Amino acid sequence: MKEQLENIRQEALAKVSEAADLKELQDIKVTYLGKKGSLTSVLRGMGNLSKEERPVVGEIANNVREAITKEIDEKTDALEQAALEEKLENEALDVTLPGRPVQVGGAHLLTSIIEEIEDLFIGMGYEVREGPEVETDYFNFEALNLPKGHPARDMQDTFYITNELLLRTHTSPVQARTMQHYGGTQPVRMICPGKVYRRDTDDATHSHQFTQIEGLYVDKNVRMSDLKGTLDNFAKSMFGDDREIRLRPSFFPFTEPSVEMDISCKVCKGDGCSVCKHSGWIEILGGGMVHPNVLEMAGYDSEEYTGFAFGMGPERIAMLKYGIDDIRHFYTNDKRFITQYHHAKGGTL
Ligand code: 2U9
Repeated sequence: MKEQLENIRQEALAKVSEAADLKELQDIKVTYLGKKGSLTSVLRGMGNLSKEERPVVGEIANNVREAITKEIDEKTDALEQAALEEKLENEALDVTLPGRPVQVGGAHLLTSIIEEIEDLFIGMGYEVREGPEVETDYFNFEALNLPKGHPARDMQDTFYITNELLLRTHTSPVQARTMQHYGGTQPVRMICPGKVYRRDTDDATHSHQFTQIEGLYVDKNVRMSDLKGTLDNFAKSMFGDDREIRLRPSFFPFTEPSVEMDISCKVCKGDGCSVCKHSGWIEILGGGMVHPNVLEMAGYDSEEYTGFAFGMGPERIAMLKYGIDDIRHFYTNDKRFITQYHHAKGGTL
């Protein structure tokens, strides 16, 4: 029996040292030390030994069990340590590497410029109002002193939906609607931003869909000088305090007198260059005193109330401010364009 125990010890220790993983070790434990293991079955034969031999063989057997158990435990620790080291090696993170940049979004340039202009007029006491893009012929034309058949209508290549319904060609209808809403008895100080549509062929400066911001100030004793002061403040806030403005006589059916406003060219300080087409001035917007017919149609007594109005294209403002050469960039969703201006604020040409 002693010989059997020694064979079991040597065989088991050899297998433990060859074991490649914890499963093999577990199988060895069951094979040799389990209830049906070879050491257990040898010990079952202890009953046949003499009284003197039994304690001796018993001690040997315990020593064999301890030796095998110790070896299995040590091998288990070694294998677990090796597995941990391999895991640490494979999953190690180099924390000194730079972080992966997080893709963040940002406001579209057109949104930024509209909000910049809105903030400016809100600061001057204006409210921001919006209105329907599908408009009636009445509010888009007639209420603005453009009766059916008026030649100025041809200037507004219009997308008609029906004889009476169309895609608005400017945001002026919102102003007419608001004056009617105020019922001819309250002052109006508003700007209305929004999309407008013209049946135009798209090119670098024309788009069939673009944006407009119009302003309207109706009260008692509103003067042309109020318009000039307001537009001067707008120009200096948007393009820098060193810019000068000039108002040139113009014509719009809904304003009389009408003006177009230029700002002095920042590049040549008014001497003339390619940016300002050698005039020294850059046209920015149009405006004028609200035509009495428009006031009357909206319910305001033109003997008691006067007002001024203006209109601008935020795309054009942004193109001048940031040196953009094609209005279509605002609508073609090219990431190279969009991401250039995610934090556009205050950059002045
Ligand atoms: C009401 C009365 C008067 C709005 C005005 C302009 C002059 C003007 C253009 C500038 C460039 C349109 O975006 S653009 O193409 N607009 O020049 N707009 S006066 O006058 C109004 C509007 C509403 C009730």
